Amino acid sequence: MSNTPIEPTMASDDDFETGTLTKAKPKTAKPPLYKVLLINDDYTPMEFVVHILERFFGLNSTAAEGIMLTVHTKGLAVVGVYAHDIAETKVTQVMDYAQRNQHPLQCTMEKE
Ligand code: TYC
Repeated sequence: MSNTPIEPTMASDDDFETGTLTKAKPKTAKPPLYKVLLINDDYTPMEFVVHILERFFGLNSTAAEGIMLTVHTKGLAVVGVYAHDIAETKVTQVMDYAQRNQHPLQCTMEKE
């Protein structure tokens, strides 16, 4: 028949011309993730930082106190890892809340 291929049809994972084996690439790329970081300072009260971690990051009091102390002793800590928009919202929420309460607390994000 006219539909009969003369050469074998190329399979998705196999280049018959060159003999090269390549993986079929999935079309759904996973979005990049962003670390949200809390920065230490000398003025923001420890209880306020613990409250922030509970309120905006859903941490229980034990976890919140642990992360607050890590920031206090090491200078900074990763509080969570999120998609870009979520990370941006967390940073804005923390910065706004700190400013409204007149504390110099700094929160930033960086690509993982
Ligand atoms: N260093 C602050 C203090 O001694 C506490 C603190 C912890 C401040 C974490 C900021 O991100 C921070 N009161």
